[in-house]
Parts: sequence; structure tokens; C-alpha cells
Amino acid sequence: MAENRHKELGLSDETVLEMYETMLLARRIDERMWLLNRSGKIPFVISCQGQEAAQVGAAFALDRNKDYVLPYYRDLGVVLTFGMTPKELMLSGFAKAEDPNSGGRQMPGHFGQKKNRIVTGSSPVTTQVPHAVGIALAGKMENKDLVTFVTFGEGSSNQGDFHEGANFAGVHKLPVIFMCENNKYAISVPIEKQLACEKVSDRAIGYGMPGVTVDGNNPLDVYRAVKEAAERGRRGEGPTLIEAVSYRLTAHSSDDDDRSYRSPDEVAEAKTKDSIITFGAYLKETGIMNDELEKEINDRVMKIVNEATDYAENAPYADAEDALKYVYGNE
Ligand SMILES: Cc1ncc(C[n+]2csc(CCOP(=O)(O)OP(=O)(O)O)c2C)c(N)n1
Ligand SMILES: [Mg+2]
Repeated sequence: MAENRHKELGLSDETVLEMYETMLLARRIDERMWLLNRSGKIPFVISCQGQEAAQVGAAFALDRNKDYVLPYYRDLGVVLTFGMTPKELMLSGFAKAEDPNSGGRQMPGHFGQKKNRIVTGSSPVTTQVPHAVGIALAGKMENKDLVTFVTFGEGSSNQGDFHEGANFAGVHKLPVIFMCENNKYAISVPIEKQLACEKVSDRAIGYGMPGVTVDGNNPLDVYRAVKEAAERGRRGEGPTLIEAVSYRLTAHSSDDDDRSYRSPDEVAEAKTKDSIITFGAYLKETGIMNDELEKEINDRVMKIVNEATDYAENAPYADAEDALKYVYGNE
């Protein structure tokens, strides 16, 4: 990364440190969830590991008081930036009553929090895409200054929902940012077996919108692309497709064994490009962070993760009758 690239983007030293801390927080929450899963305490984990830079870089480029995010299951970095707390995420992991995402009734990764304009999604992949297009249409009809930001995996970019949503947004010039988090796999299927075109961003031309591919391990590259897309959307010029390329550093989920379809060497090679390491190195090269500050940040993050874990583990489960809530529109 070039020296002080963040300054060229108008980002202060404090803001890039905040980005780094959010990325690290997402990583440490995720790592804790795996430990809790493997010790039998939480039922399921689906990781953000390897995608934090794309998620946090993107979310920092949005307006956290106006814009709507429609995240997919890996987007810990997006929801943390938009105001969901580590405690709330742990409550979801432990499936406790206080979980704001579903009151403890959903699998983790189904993020939703009305007050922070994090729109809840469904388990079938890509359903969030037409939802994002619909919210952008509503915003346009009501003359609201908002953009919607929706993410999905590269495998999910083959679903009809993506193509229908992208086409509608292109035709009606809606302020939607489509961000594909290309982590090179859809469970066991590698990218070469998913797409016949070279890049996911190549698909944009078919829907009359710009398409860009950026390094998903570099939060500043993603920030710039999303910032430009948001400005374009606010000017009424329509949607943008961004492909953020990174790598999934964990198995697909806690129920998957990735050793059956990819080599440990490939994963080890990807780990050398891990954004937690490379962005940390950038902050050190530019003199913004030293070893002491790095330790201070890590200690602060671990304290937050420990407190969130203890709180959620000891929190009560929902009452059985709560299963009937939010089903018939009277709550
Ligand atoms: C419509 C639909 N088909 C299949 C699944 C099962 N499934 C869940 S995640 C996933 C892989 C998606 O891959 P990708 O879009 O690349 O996202 P990633 O998990 O790699 O981030 C599949 C096939 C599903 N949830 N919904
Ligand atoms: Mg994928």
C-alpha cells in the first residue's frame, strides 16, 4: 500500500485506526465463536474471516445515519460498523431471548436490527438483493436521500434474484450498491466452476451499470469504490456493482470440513494476504500504530469479546410462547 493512501481518500488517522479496530473486533468475535462451537456451547458459526477488510471498508464509506444495509451471513464487519454490538452478536450465537436479530430463534448470521437500518434476510441466498432494490425504489419515490448497500457471495451472483434485482435497479437508475464478496468458493465449489465469465463485475454491463473489481483485502480500495458508488447513487445516476476479491480463511461453516476440497497449502498462502496483518502493517509503516498501540487495541477488543461472551452465556433463553411472536403482525 502506498504511503498515507488514506489521507488521499480524506480519511483521518483516527478513522483508519477505528477501521482496523472494527476489523479486529469482527475477527476476534468470530474466533471466539468457533471455540464456543467446538466446546459444544453454541450450535453454529458462519465466518467473516478473510472478508473483514471488504466489509468494514465498505461500511465506513456509507452514511450510518441514513443508508440501509442488507448484509449476508458473513457480514460481521458491516453490522458492527452499523451499530450492532458484540454483546448482541454473542446473544445471537447463544440463541438467547435478548438477541435483537430474532429473539434467539434464528441461526446466527441472519442479521437484522431495525434501529440501525440493518434489514433482516432469509436463509435462501440472494433474497436480500431484490429487497435492497425495493428499498431503493421506495426511497426514490419518497425523495429520500438514501442508498442501499447489499452484499452476497460470488456463488450467489448466479441466482436469479441477483439478475432480476440488478436489471430492475439498472432500468430505474436506483441508488443501490451491489457488493459481491468473492471469497473464491461456494461451499466446496471453486470459482472456476461457478462462473463462465472472468469476473463477477463483468456482469454489470448487462444491466447498464458500472462494474469494478477491487482487492477485498485492502479496506481502503473497497472504501474508495463504495464511496464513489454511494455518491453516484445519491446523484441519481443509478446502481454500481463492486466485486471485492478475497478468500474464505475458514471452512464454509462449523458444519463443513474444507480439507475435502482444497489444500492446506492454498489456505496457508491466502493467510499471507490476511488483511488483519497487511492493514496492521500499513498502519505501522505510516507511523499511525506502533507495537504498544497494537497491544492496547487488541487488549481492548479481547475485553469486549470476553464481556460479551460472559453476558450472553448467562442470559436467559426465550419463553416457549415467544415462538408465536412476530408471526402474525401484531407485535
Ligand atoms: C437458494 C439457496 N441455495 C442453496 C443454499 C445453500 N447454501 C448456503 S450458503 C451457499 C454457498 C454460497 O456461496 P457464495 O455465494 O459464494 O457465498 P460464501 O458462502 O462463499 O460467502 C449455499 C449453496 C441456500 N442457502 N440458498
Ligand atoms: Mg463464495
